Amino acid sequence: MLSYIGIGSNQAQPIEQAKQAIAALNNIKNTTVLACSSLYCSKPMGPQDQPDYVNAVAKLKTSLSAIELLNELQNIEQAQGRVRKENRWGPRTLDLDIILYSDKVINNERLTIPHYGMKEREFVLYPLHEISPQLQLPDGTLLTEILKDCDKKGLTVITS
Ligand code: A4P
Ligand code: MG
Repeated sequence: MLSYIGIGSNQAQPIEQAKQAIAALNNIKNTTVLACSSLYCSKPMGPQDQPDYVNAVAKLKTSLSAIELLNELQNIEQAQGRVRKENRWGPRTLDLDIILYSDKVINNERLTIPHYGMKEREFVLYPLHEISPQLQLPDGTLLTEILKDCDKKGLTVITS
């Protein structure tokens, strides 16, 4: 299966957090990172009294099920010091979201795939486009079509 993972961090050296996460993704059993976008700097969605985020998207090849993959992602989040707090959309050392899992649509108590916010989030759509410009969503929508209506909101590529 091909799967796309959204990576986000805005605490404890976010650039290093993101790089470490990409290495950890490649170490998941039965999984290989096929491509990874640039790292991007994005303005916080949600509460504004928090640092800017570093975001990226990785493309994986995996034979794990979606739930097995989620378990692995949560292990990586924990290993990198993620503390789950009450405040929604608050700062975090590392957030790993399954954006797409093959062309599957999944809705259960642990997973919503495609990720519920992907169509509105510039920090998901632009990195996704960088690595898979031809991408089509399970509902047939072309990524390029969604991007036409997606403001960059100050999103920039981190070059260092
Ligand atoms: N879950 C359901 N579907 C998925 C999926 N497709 N991938 C469930 C991953 N997890 C999924 O996640 C809560 C539960 O969602 C999990 O237990 C899983 O079963 P969480 O990581 O504990 O909570 P969260 O990430 O804090 O919640 P939420 O609402 O998903 O946050 P978001 O939507 O990820 O937003 N601003 C910028 N610029 N960049 C960011 O990356 N991120 C957030 C967090 C806020 N603002 C941001 C960014
Ligand atoms: Mg999350």
